Amino acid sequence: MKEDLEEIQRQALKALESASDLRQINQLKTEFLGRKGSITQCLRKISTVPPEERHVVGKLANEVKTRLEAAFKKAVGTLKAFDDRPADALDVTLPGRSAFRGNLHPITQIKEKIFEIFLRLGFEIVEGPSVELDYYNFEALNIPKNHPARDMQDTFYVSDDIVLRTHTSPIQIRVMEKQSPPVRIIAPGEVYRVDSDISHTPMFHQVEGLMVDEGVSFGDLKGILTTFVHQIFDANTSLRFRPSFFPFTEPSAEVDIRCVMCRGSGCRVCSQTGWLEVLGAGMVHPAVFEMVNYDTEYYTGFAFGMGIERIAMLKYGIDDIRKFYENDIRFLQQF
Ligand code: 2U9
Repeated sequence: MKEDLEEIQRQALKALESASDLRQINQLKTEFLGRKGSITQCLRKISTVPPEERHVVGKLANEVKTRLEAAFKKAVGTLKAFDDRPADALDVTLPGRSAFRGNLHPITQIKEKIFEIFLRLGFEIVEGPSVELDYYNFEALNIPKNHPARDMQDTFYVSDDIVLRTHTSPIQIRVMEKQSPPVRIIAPGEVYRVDSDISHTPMFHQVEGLMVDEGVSFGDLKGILTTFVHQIFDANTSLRFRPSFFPFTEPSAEVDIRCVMCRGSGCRVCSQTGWLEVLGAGMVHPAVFEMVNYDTEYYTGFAFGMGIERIAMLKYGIDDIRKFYENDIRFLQQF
């Protein structure tokens, strides 16, 4: 019987340890200390104990009962104290809230992908000022005084001869002024044009590239840009080089990829042509090389330019460039 009482005490204390609310505690109290509970049942059998041991067993039974009553009282007290805690108390038992995790802006992500591709192809990254002299933005790039791009309707003027750069090409001019060939650089940065609609914002981002050396050919241009397009879009993307015109390159081309939406059958996105323009490129115009004193007898080069927003729009199927700059977290979190 002594052993029975000790076992009851052990079980009751163990059960109480895992009880987490008042209802469970009361239920256990009834189970162990109630009128039909284990202790009472045990005491009922005291007549079966030899008379000389009865007082010892009786004493133990009372001790167990007192100990359990105290344990139940304490458990109820702890629970009440927890329920009565001030509303602003710190509940260290709550699971932690996961922290808000930000991500890089989609334009930054695409820019970094473009960097990775050209760094692997041996290009270096060079940056430059976004407020530029007219000379570096236009003059040195063979853009004549009467060219429409120079119009105040298209370019933000800071003063008569200072503009917000309309492309990152001035960076390449500055590099060539300081360094002789070979040159193999990409020039990223924000650029500014007076333009605003579904596919234009007054500020956008460009990555331009320039490779100059002896014997650089249009074949090199095609090879590098084909590799780039296959890496930024998909290795199976078809592309074509379509003749175009830029004052700073001759010959010039625009690079189109097979429409990512309709795969060439013609749709609204590609204006039923089956093709999407992704880049402009060409062989650097000799007049540009003359401005930086590169000997056109020895050196040739190619250059290219792309709008990062445009690449991002094509890659992610975004139809309005302004979404990149509205800072709507629901849009930005998707990338
Ligand atoms: C130097 C010489 C030549 C850079 C080039 C393009 C063609 C081009 C556009 C793409 C979309 C601008 O962002 S966009 O609107 N760019 O089509 N850019 S060749 O040619 C250079 C650059 C620097 C010294």
